[in-house]
Amino acid sequence: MLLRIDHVGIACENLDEKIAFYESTFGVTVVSREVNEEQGVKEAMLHVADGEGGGSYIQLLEPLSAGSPVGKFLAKRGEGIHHVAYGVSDVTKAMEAIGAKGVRLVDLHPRHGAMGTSIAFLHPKDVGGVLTELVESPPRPS
Ligand code: MC0
Repeated sequence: MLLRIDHVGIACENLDEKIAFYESTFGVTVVSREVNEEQGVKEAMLHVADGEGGGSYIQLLEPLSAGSPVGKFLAKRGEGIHHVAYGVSDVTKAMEAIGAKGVRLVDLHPRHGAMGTSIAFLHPKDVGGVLTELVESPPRPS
């Protein structure tokens, strides 16, 4: 069901500072920056590698407000890994299959994610404390 690790989401206080750190330390490059109002974040994707069905990225996340999911996470735990995201070929089918195993779906329907993806979150309390995201990438241009 899982094609690859699509991205690791990392919560940070200051997006520009964290981008500069990752670029200078690891030699990775920002390939996308977006504000996602629905998710309450401004975020950047830094390319690491290519894999089956899409790439693998580091996603840096700065909250838009203290009450957003990333804002609450930062207040409680500080900067660090916020979620792990797996690439899937069909996010709706993956949600159905995983939901049928009793794992709570945070999202009842796929939502808009970075770079045109369709995403859905699984509740961290049902995945061993790890907020888990499913990601379906848009078709690649041929
Ligand atoms: C919360 N908890 C986490 C967690 N966030 N555990 C592990 N990793 C996380 N990231 C734990 C809390 O510590 C708490 O446990 C319990 O879950 C309830 O959390 P809460 O903060 O009190 O509040 P809730 O219940 O309102 O929200 C938790 C929930 C929420 C996971 C449902 O954060 C959510 O909807 N997340 C999905 C959306 C999201 O994270 N969006 C931002 C990234 P204790 O034991 O202390 O009670 S958007 C994104 O990444 C997009 C742009 C993309 O990838 O393209």
